[in-house]
Amino acid sequence: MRHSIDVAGSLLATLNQQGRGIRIGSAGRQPAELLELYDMEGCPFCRVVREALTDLDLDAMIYPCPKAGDRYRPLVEKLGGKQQFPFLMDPNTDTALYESGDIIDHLYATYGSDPAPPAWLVKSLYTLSSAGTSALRLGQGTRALENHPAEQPLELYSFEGSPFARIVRELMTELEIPYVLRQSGRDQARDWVLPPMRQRLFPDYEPSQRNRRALLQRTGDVAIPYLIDPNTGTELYDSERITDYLLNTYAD
Ligand SMILES: N[C@@H](CCC(=O)N[C@@H](CS)C(=O)NCC(=O)O)C(=O)O
Repeated sequence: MRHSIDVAGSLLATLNQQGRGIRIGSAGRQPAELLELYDMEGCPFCRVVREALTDLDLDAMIYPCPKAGDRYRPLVEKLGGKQQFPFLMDPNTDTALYESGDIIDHLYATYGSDPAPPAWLVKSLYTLSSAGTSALRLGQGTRALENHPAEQPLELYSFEGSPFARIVRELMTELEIPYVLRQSGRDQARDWVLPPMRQRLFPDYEPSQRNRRALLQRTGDVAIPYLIDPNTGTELYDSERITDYLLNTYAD
């Protein structure tokens, strides 16, 4: 029951983002090395950057930096000079950037097939609605919970606008769990059909997006989110099962 209410609230957050962070629209080239994003799931400025990652079909290593967390925050200060989020490190171009607008410009200029959305739009509509979404989420995904570290980063198949994946990412932020974000945005009509219905209606479903294809090959199914934890050899579908697992494994 509690989980269903959380999913309903998260769906409201997705609607508030007016469709951003769901589709892959401007994918260009893929970086050779993983981008590194230091962020908080609940931060409005971080959200607009993650929406750009989905639009560009870019994976990233996510280092969660919740308030009162001490795992990666000091590192950001060491690398960039201050604790401000988002903070992007791009090892492919030797770039380190604060400021969501600058990060978005860099990502589109380096990896996009389209120009970045205009700065005025990012600063006005995108950031304002993102602030509204953070308010709707009532601070989830911003403050650290007592936790113990994951030795190796986890992997999460996710796209920014997924209401189910958001709930998982919020908890991963709160537990300061580093993870490789396997970008799994939608790029064809059949991606929009809910998995149980899709299996019945389109048993021959063949995703074209690279991570969705990998997921189908690995598990015989495609649903978002999907979590891989190399520390325990666990792999799971279903946001409720994943959040239960994360709490049992990493919360103190
Ligand atoms: N203009 C910056 C604003 C970034 C910002 O204010 N981020 C907040 C989090 S939402 C922050 O870093 N607060 C300091 C902290 O959390 O320690 C941007 O667009 O990236």
